[in-house]
Amino acid sequence: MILALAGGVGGAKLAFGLTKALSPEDLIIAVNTGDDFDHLGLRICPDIDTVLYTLGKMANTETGWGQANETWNFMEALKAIGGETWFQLGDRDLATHVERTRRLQAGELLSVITADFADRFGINHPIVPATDEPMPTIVNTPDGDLSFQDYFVRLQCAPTVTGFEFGGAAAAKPSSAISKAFESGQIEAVVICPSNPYVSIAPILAVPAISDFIYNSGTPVIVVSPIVGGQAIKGPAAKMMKELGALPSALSIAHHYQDIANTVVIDTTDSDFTAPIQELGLEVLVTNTIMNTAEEKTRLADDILTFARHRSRMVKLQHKTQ
Ligand code: FO1
Repeated sequence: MILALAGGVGGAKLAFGLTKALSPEDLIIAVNTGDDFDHLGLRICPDIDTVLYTLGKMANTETGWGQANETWNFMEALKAIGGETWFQLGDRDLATHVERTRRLQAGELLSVITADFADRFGINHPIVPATDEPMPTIVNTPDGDLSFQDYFVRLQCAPTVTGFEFGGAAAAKPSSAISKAFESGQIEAVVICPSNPYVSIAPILAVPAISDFIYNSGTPVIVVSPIVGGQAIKGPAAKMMKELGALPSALSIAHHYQDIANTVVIDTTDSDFTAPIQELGLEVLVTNTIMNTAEEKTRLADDILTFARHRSRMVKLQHKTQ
């Protein structure tokens, strides 16, 4: 079984590829919930919805969030009566938020609702929130703390970041599907998808039992760099890295994860970083990590799994010869 840690668009793309390469019993996709917030009385779960919509082939690929073929009557009507419209909610997307909020208020777990939505969208692979309890990402800036969506959408990622906090992380429990996967002993590798290390992956790793598994289970961890050619494919990762004193590069990503990763997957444009990353004691897989087509998503997933299986065979051989 592969445990994939995923955030927004990049994470959803590789998750899609992994669903083509693995059967539902051999994959579990743990999704970041740090972006989640309450807005207009609705519980919004952006990264869960990006993964659901991407795997359900109904994602809006221009915006990177919400649904395709969207209409905006709700937003127009809300604006006309002076409602908040800085956070755009499409008419189709609105159904997800209204129904999720109703079911949460009826006492259902986010995991249960997510699994039911996935089923209704024709998705067979398990998509699970990292944790069922709210664990909001707080963005620290020189002018004070911001909630994630205030920073990301209302302020368009303009403020300088000085750090991040994940509310309630210390007491957070992984969703039960993740705990069961840990107990099963069946996880053969963890794939950290090409998502923002600070606001998509770090919130997942902030759940104590998840970081405990990552640090102590001995399970190989493969990180796919979200930085290609010094840039993030999408989003503020490169800007955040600079503000936190790191050069935005695949090498900096390797540094960021060097305590937990065995392998870093970098794009062919970054192949010059192979030796410096190997000098950190990490293995490097160089391949095409840009995923625009379904074929590219599937190819990257296949490359990663082939590498992981070859690596685990080598490790087993080494154990045998010792
Ligand atoms: N991102 C924006 O930049 N502007 C928006 O108006 C916006 C609306 C929105 C609605 C639903 C949803 O699930 C996501 C939405 N996002 C929007 C993206 C959101 O800010 C996420 O946190 C990002 O996906 C970052 O991962």
